[in-house]
Amino acid sequence: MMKLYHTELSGNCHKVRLMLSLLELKHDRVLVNLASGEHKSADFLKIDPLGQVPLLIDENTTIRDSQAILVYLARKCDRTDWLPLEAESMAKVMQWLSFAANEINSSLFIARLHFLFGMNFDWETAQQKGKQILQIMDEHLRERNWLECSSPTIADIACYPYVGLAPDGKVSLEPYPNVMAWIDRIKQLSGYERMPGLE
Ligand SMILES: N[C@@H](CCC(=O)N[C@@H](CS)C(=O)NCC(=O)O)C(=O)O
Repeated sequence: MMKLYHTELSGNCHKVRLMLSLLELKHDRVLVNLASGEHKSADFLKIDPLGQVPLLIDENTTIRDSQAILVYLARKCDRTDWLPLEAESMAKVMQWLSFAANEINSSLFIARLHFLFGMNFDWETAQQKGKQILQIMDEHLRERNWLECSSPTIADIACYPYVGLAPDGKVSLEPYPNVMAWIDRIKQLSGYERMPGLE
């Protein structure tokens, strides 16, 4: 049985929880206590030298990084609806996975760490960058229901948590109606799983 190492308030972990739930994949979950530094223990570092969650173990395969885990799950289930294999569509989905790992993680993610967890970051720059990327997404979603393709893909799942959780970092979603409508569409998906801040 697959095993997910995760922590409740992490949006990166939530990408994986959500995907597992949407795909109805049976798995075990192991809570990792970041506050007590469990992710930096010798035992955990042996499995993941970066000492981060989410981490997925499937038999003899260990995958870290939420984006990589989404790719793994979609391919493992041969779900080309969630991860198309045709050159252009696949590359466009990949663009959004990189967008989640880079643009979103260096902006909305950082602002949330500052305001929700009291970490000392340059929150003003993070918020400003967050607003720019929300504007880009809002324009992109003006005539689309999903980031790419005609149905949801792992691109949507990778970008969703930290965009939906933007208010935790004191960035309002009100100026971005197309992003708000997209968030609502994701919440309507069959098998949707909630997390605090994304009810
Ligand atoms: N690129 C990774 C980032 C994972 C990440 O930043 N995880 C955080 C929790 S949201 C973590 O484990 N932080 C503890 C640390 O980096 O020491 C992903 O997308 O999964």
